Amino acid sequence: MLNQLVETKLAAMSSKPQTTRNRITGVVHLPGGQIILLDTPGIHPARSALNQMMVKTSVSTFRDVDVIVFMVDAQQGFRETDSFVFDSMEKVTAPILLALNKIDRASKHDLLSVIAEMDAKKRFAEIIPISALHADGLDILSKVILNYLPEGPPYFPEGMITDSPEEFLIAEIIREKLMNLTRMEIPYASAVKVESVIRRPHASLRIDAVVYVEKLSQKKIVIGENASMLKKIGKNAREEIEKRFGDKVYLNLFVKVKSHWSENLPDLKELGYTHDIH
Ligand SMILES: Nc1nc2c(ncn2[C@@H]2O[C@H](COP(=O)(O)OP(=O)(O)OP(=O)(O)O)[C@@H](O)[C@H]2O)c(=O)[nH]1
Ligand SMILES: [Mg+2]
Repeated sequence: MLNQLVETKLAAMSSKPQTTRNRITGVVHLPGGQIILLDTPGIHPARSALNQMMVKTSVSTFRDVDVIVFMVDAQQGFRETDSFVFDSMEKVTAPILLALNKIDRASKHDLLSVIAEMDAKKRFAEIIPISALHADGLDILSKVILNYLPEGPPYFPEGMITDSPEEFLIAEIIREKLMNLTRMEIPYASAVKVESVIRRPHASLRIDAVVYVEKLSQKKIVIGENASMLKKIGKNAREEIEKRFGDKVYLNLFVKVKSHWSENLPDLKELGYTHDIH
């Protein structure tokens, strides 16, 4: 939804839960105003220090916003995982809009029954069916969001869609490719850090990045036989970075073991996972 509204892939996407780990800002410039979207990690029962940090990031964002968009899959309906998020908003005073997503996959019956179920909760200021994938209903959603925003001067200059540094955006592209190409615990044991981005003559970029995993066995999987997996991740990432930044990209990817990085606060901080946003 964020990516469609800002017309740029800012947030990594995958079919695996807990893809988003940081709060990502996306600015939507509309004739009637500016929407500053704060995309947050999913709120879930968190065990590791990383996951606890993610949930803290999300919950602390409740205090910073004028309106919340709560999203439920229209086909799957309101599940236990949604109920966990819903309960976390108990004390929230900001108006909550309900976006029923993936209507491209939901039948009329699915949609009507989820609307009835959610309406009965008497918690949502509006219910808006959308398909983020097909950008269906997003014009309505953005109009509704604008209605809930206070008047004021624009926070971001025209044309600026995020405040995330280039290194972060590139690391997220690499992490998305890795998450989509690997299975089991690998996506969750991996973090990506961009060490340097050097602009060279003839519009080319040289990027050095490291994939951190927690064990040697995971490093072997991420590299793959004859480095086939690492090459695939690198190729997919490079193509998207080139599309996004419009330059020829030389991407040097390394894989390193950092034991227990997802449990270790200094490691989390070094990898860009902190919840001290302010
Ligand atoms: N069919 C369909 N798929 C969608 C739609 N919107 C998102 N998806 C898919 O749903 C999956 C999850 O999307 P994400 O953007 O990673 O979801 P998220 O809510 O940000 O999840 P986390 O970051 O993991 O908390 C991806 O495979 C998307 O392609 C939609 O409108 N229709
Ligand atoms: Mg996400």
